[in-house]
Amino acid sequence: MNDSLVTYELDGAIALIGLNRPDKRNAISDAVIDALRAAVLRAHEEADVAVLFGHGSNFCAGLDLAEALARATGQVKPPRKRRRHNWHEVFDLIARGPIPFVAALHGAVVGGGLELATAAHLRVGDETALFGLPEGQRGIFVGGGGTVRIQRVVGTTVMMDMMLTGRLLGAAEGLQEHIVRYVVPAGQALAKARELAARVAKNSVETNWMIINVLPRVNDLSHDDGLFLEQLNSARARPPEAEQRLREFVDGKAKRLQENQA
Ligand code: 1HE
Repeated sequence: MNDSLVTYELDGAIALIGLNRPDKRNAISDAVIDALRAAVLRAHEEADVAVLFGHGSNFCAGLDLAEALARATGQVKPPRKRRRHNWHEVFDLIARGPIPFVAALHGAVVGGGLELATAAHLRVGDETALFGLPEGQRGIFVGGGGTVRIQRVVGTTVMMDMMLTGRLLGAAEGLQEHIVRYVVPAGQALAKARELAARVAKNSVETNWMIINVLPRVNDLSHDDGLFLEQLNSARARPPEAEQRLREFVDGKAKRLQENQA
């Protein structure tokens, strides 16, 4: 899949998924979404963790505005039947699928590009990263889950500011507003994301599944229901993998936590 709109490579347990339309700043067209869906589904089958990145000098310039214009002017026909919003479906496959995603962000991470980034579970940015929601300038609105996901990540105050003013946030502000958890020198986001993914891949796949599927749902629940869902999942974390990992610790064979400090 390496000459296509989205590249896919398997490195051990880690799938590397790259937006590959650098001449258009990795803008998301319908064809890109379809290619991304295929890559994500393949990663679900083959990998324990996935890394999402952009080829070229940007992560993603968001919605393909030329295609959006063609659609708005009737040059591209809408589908005969309504279906679940394509972007929501594919971004949900990332956010609520079976494996964690780490996003490596650089250059423009704007509009739908930021919505895609926030579907990932861990985000690394390099010093060139610029985060923005310029929908107001384009006369459109977020449509890739941003009202839900970006608002939860940065909070209402920051998202309102980003959408109303269209101001771009640099890497340091992105860190401050929890868009990224790590900032690295220019050109090193992908390497750092791969390092983090390798670390995540050492966890039990079952615990990783619970982390990415239970945490966001508990966030949507009341205190009591959250504790209940936690209890149900906590009770699930049993053999065979848990038993083996617990035994390794009890037998003194498990890696010591201090080695994870860096
Ligand atoms: C594009 C797109 C695009 C670039 N759709 N073609 N997104 C935006 O409003 C961002 C629009 N893009 C930009 O502001 C800039 O392109 C960048 C800051 C990302 C990069 O700047 P630069 O100077 O490196 O590139 P460029 O010269 O502006 O663009 C290079 C080419 O990419 C050019 O095409 P060319 O054929 O003239 O070479 C651009 O037209 C093309 N290009 N961005 C289509 N987005 C479901 S709701 C989600 C709503 C949104 O995502 S809103 C945000 C939309």
